[in-house]
Amino acid sequence: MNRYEEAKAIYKEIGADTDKALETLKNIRISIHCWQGDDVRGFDSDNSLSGGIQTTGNYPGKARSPEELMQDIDKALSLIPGRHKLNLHACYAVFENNSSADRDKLEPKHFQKWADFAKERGLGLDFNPTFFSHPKASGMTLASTDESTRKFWVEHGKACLKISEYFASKLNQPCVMNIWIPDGLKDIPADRLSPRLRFKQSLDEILSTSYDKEKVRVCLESKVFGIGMESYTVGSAEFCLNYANQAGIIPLMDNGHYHPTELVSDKISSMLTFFDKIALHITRGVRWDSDHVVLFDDETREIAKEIVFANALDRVIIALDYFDASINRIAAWVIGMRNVQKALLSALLQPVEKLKALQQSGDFTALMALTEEMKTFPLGDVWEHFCEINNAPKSDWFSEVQKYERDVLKLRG
Ligand code: RNT
Ligand code: ZN
Repeated sequence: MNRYEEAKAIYKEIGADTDKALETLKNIRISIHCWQGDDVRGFDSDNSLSGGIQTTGNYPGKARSPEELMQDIDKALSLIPGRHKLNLHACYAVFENNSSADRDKLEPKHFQKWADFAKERGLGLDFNPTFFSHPKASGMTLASTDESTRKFWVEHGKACLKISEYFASKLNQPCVMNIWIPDGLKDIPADRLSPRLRFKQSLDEILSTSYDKEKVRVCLESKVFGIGMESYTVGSAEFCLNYANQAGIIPLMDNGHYHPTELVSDKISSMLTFFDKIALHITRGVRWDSDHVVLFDDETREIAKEIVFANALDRVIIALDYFDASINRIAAWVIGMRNVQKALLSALLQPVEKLKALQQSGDFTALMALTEEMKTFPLGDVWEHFCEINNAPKSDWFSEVQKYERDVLKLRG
């Protein structure tokens, strides 16, 4: 018997079906964030990264052009099993022949290269307006007191809806468009309400444009604080949750965006009680919203478990969001994606009904005993089999990255 067959028999004993789990996993599309490849720089300007987020590190080989980023994404995807979606930001617009357009004037044509790229590879596309790294984002954006600045960003949001619709039409699948603004204040505000009312008005204005709701799934992402905006964040959890509920859009939870003792895994079930769909940015905050690479750690596994146990794989939109510039960026993508997949697999290999019944009957001893025993079950053998049948390398993928670093990344200036 090979290792997969042995593992299958072991899982069968506790009532888990490995073949079924692998089939389910194969169909889970995760949205891979383009911005890990170039430290959230984008191509639309030379402005440095702003918005209270930060990449640290100076590992050689970051992508400097759309071509290089596409090449790197291809490399990463070749090391990740399954078929996924690519998550773009508006600052990744591709301008040709010395043309350019400010954020309020972006059009689908500026993203045609990306749409072609995705289409050729059978990838879906998701999108994000970029409300940072721009001269008009030095103060607030959608919550700005300056009416022309606020309008500029409203126009940006509207332009992004059009681009998202274009992606969905071109690729024949919905495009998730996520709105996140950095607006906030360093010190204690005199007026917390007015910026929030302006943010609401701006969102209303953006969403008042007609767009096809079947094609574009609009999300709103909340945050607790950003660097330089430690005392007040306009788009707080309560603001975004209430807005999403009222406007009929999708709330997005980034697990780096809460107080360190709050867990997104615990929030998922509450959100699913009231929303048809919710979205996640899976990241790893270390002490703060530091956007470290996602590991196969307890919280990632618990998030996956909550989604799977709630039978909500078609209701929870999964995207990654981190940016580590201190290690090989291709490896950063691959590690995070594969870890989320492993976490999902580990959830799919648990006897959900049996575990729920133990809780229901109050047998918490048996629940703990089984849960702990399962932690050392041969998940790795099932995972390697999954990689094999989906034409991705097994645990030896890293040598491919080393080769790519030698042959491609090291040659970049
Ligand atoms: C920032 C948010 C946001 C960004 C990306 C680049 O704190 O998490 O999602 O990371 O839009
Ligand atoms: Zn995020």
